[in-house]
Amino acid sequence: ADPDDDLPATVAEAATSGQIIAHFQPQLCCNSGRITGFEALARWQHPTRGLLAPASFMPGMSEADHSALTLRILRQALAALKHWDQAGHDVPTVSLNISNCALADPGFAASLLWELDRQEVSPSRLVLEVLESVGPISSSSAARRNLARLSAAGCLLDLDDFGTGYASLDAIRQFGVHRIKIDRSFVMGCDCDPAQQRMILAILALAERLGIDTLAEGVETREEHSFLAQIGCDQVQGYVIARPMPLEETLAFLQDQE
Ligand code: G
Ligand code: G
Ligand code: MN
Ligand code: NA
Repeated sequence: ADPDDDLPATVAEAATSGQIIAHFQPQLCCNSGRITGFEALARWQHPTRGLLAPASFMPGMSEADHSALTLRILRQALAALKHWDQAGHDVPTVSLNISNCALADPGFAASLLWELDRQEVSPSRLVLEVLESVGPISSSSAARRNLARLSAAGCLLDLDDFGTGYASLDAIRQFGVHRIKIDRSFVMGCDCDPAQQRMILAILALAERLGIDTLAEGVETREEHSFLAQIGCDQVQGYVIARPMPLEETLAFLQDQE
């Protein structure tokens, strides 16, 4: 028999059998030096191939897979919040990546809100990271309704990979974006490259005008971190703070921070 016969055929099956797990990467406030939240990042703990990153299993996913995966990650993210609360850590938010595919599912907002309600977690502790290309996707009425409903319920909206898309201003105008995540490609080398600095300064000025928080992602060096803090970027996320880690490791990390 094929040794692969017993393996899950789809990501949805893997999710159901508990093989899709969330890792968590911290986000740090530059002013206070405190952790403001964690981003949940999906990993497939594959029985034979080891720990797989999304790039190796997300591309072929069906719409049903997207919904199953998001719900699975949401449940783990809410469990993580409770875990941190119970340990006495003040971690205000947890962030989920929301694919355009999931957003196009008409029942998406309802199932998220139902889960929050069931677990008695305030929607204001959940950040939804949508890609900047949410502009074009919002021409789908289902996506627009989902975003409007989640936002009205109090969920926070982050624009992920900011600067790499082209519909950001439209999305900001339509959906009340809470924070922009400045894409890693702008952050790389920003402590010494004047071209990078001009871009970041322009993005910060735009965000300030619009009253939106800023987070720089992919911050890898102390020099980048202190430059970003100095020019007024609100928050940072990246290897210089910590790599994405399993839930068990977040407690020791939080303890070290305090
Ligand atoms: O470490 P990293 O390999 O985790 O993530 C790679 C990409 O996969 C990123 O663009 C990230 O936004 C995306 N990603 C990670 N987790 C999820 C998830 O749960 N849902 C969706 N839709 N995308 C995710
Ligand atoms: O698209 P999104 O921003 O959700 O993807 C986040 C991705 O960036 C994840 O794959 C995560 O593991 C990765 N990541 C997080 N911090 C860093 C970093 O400091 N450097 C690099 N190269 N990647 C990072
Ligand atoms: Mn993200
Ligand atoms: Na991003």
